Amino acid sequence: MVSNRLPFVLSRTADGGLVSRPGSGGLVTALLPVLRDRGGVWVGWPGIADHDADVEAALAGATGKAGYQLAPVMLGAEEVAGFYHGFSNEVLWPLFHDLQSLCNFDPAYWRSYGEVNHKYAQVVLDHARADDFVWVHDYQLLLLAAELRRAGLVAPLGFFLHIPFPPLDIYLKLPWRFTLLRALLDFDLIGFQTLRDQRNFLQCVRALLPAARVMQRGRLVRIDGHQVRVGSFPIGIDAGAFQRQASSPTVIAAAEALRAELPHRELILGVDRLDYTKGIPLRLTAFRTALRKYPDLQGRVTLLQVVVPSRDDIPQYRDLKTRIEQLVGEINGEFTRPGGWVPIHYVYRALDRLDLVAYYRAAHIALVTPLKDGMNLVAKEFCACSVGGDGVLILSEFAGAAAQLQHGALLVNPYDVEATADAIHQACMLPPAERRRRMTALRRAVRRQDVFGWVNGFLEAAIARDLGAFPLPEDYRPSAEAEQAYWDTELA
Ligand code: ADQ
Repeated sequence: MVSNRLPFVLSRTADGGLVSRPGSGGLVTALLPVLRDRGGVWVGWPGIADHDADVEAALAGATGKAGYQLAPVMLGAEEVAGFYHGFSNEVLWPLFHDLQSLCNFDPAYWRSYGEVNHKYAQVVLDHARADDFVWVHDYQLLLLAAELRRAGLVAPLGFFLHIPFPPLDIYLKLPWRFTLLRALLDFDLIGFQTLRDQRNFLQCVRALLPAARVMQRGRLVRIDGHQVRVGSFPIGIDAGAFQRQASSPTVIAAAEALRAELPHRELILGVDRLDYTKGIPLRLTAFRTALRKYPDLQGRVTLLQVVVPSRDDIPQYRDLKTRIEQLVGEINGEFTRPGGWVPIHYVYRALDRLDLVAYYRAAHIALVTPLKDGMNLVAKEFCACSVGGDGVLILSEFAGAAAQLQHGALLVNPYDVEATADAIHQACMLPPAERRRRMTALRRAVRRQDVFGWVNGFLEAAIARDLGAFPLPEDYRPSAEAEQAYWDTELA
């Protein structure tokens, strides 16, 4: 496994000591048995920008606890600035989320990106044998296969992109568009979250690389005698674990306490990393519109918006935080009733897992409205934790999750503030039977396509002769009639 960061995070304490925290996300949980059973190695940056000997020692200790080997890529502060904050997060991140005007196409970033991908390749080469399968993750490592092939590695190389792939017109803005796209085709398998991303990628390949031939209805690309398989593998969560935790006595007590503080109110929940792709300001504006347009909601709904600090050393993220806090202030200023109802409760910090699950369980409605998202796990986690079966999910059409969750969620275009406001009102008014029907469909989808299935699907695709026999995941294209028609049949 190769990812930007190791699933073990090291950080320095004030007195210069080192603390390590194991990764606990769904991806790590799903991969742990695979790595443990087959003796895997995880290559990545330990999250600390120095090279002191105690870092190596701490990682050696952490390897024992992890159940697989950790192979650190040591990065200096300048490399972290150019490769990670720079090219990854100021070029690829905004561009791949269709936000080209936020890109900073600094050529120095590109050079650093190339050098650091080379450095990751060196660590992979120290560990990989010809019969290993190398699985590379995400947009920080798009050049890795090209680096590894140049060094002569023949092992099969798979890649999964966790974020969206942009359409041609947007991708074209990238000054290094040909090099990057060609380098991606040095992998043997390229996985996307959705058919939307796969289509966008193939559109770029067809337009920019005349030597490439797209075959098998977009599942195979042949270039310079090399075959690349291409597929869509929507990532899931450890749904069972979330459901179990949401049913635990501690969570039930915490969720009841939260609801007791907000009696007779619909609790609407937003949970996001601080990121401009998550659409938080537009969501707040839509909530304000809903309160203005539907005065019956005043005093009846509370929005709990949790924002997890992230990338706050990039100026755009600091500006975003200011904008969010300004909007929360304005909306609370407009509607708060002295001594009583406050429309928005705003939390700016990372929550521990138990609190997060308690929020999911307590919420009546989740408002998940990214401008674009590879998948969006918050939407799935909310469904898994809605064990009462009556939660309502309002979901952006532009989250990858919309494809799998389209039959139960209320889908919205997050740029359409009026329609999002209408959806908030609709969610509050949904009859209990329809809430249940929708949530049942959602929970089934989340359970059926969990993170373990995702890992297996990707690994099976990696060894399959061709992807022709693989079922295609569900597609989503906005259509006014589709949703209505679905529910007309469902209710009939
Ligand atoms: P992210 O952009 O980080 O992931 P998302 O998929 O929503 O977005 O995952 C966020 C994760 O952070 C969730 O697992 C959630 O539980 C956790 N989290 C949220 N709020 C938290 C809080 N307050 N405290 C602690 N943890 C919190 C990227 C892509 C996504 C893609 C994923 C996985 O941008 O599109 O779905 O990778 O592929």
